[in-house]
Amino acid sequence: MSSMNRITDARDQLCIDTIRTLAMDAVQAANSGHPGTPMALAPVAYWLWNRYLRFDPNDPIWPNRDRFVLSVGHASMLLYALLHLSGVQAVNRQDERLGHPAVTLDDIKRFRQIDSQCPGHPEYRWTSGVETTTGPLGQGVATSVGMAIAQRWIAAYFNRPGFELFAYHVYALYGDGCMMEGVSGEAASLAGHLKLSNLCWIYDNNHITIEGHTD
Ligand SMILES: Cc1ncc(C[n+]2csc(CCOP(=O)(O)OP(=O)(O)O)c2C)c(N)n1
Repeated sequence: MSSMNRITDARDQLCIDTIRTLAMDAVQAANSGHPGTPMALAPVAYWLWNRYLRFDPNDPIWPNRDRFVLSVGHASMLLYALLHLSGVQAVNRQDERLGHPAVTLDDIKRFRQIDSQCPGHPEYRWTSGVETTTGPLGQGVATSVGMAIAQRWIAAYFNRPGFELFAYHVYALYGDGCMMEGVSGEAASLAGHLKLSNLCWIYDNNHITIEGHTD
């Protein structure tokens, strides 16, 4: 994780700042939504997606892809900016390729509008590349535990020596609000009990929520 704290070159910084400006412009245009969290988490998400997450933007339903869960669903612009900038392609609900990006700049301009590809909170099977619906705090981290259990199960069932078909990891980004929900504590307990080393939770310990300081 130490390399996540290092900004190594100007292009990395430009990418991070572009995520931030997309988020602030979209929220400003919609006149609603959360700009601060995507701006704060842009470096973490950039490094995670750029250096650690194994996925193919051209094949968003590759079965062995790493799964990313934005448990802070109110920071949805972070995810839409990542999908846009990494060029993730769209598929429909039958998983057929549509031949266009999942999130275009025009989609981002329609953030939080009726029928937009970029609704206020990420919706599974509405925007390609969104792995699970989030928004109710705590739900994403709990779902991520289920996803990690599922990986363990299909790996045990399908993998053979020399043919490791399923070896993916599940990453979840969560905050104070997620931790305030009981479901996250129960999910964490289960993850520990099952020793789910394929699961990585990244905690945005920023000491602040909508109501003020976490103290
Ligand atoms: C279960 C639930 N209760 C309330 C909300 C409304 N809500 C959205 S964001 C937020 C605060 C989240 O705080 P934190 O996780 O610290 O995120 P940050 O303030 O850092 O963006 C709340 C209460 C929600 N999304 N889900």
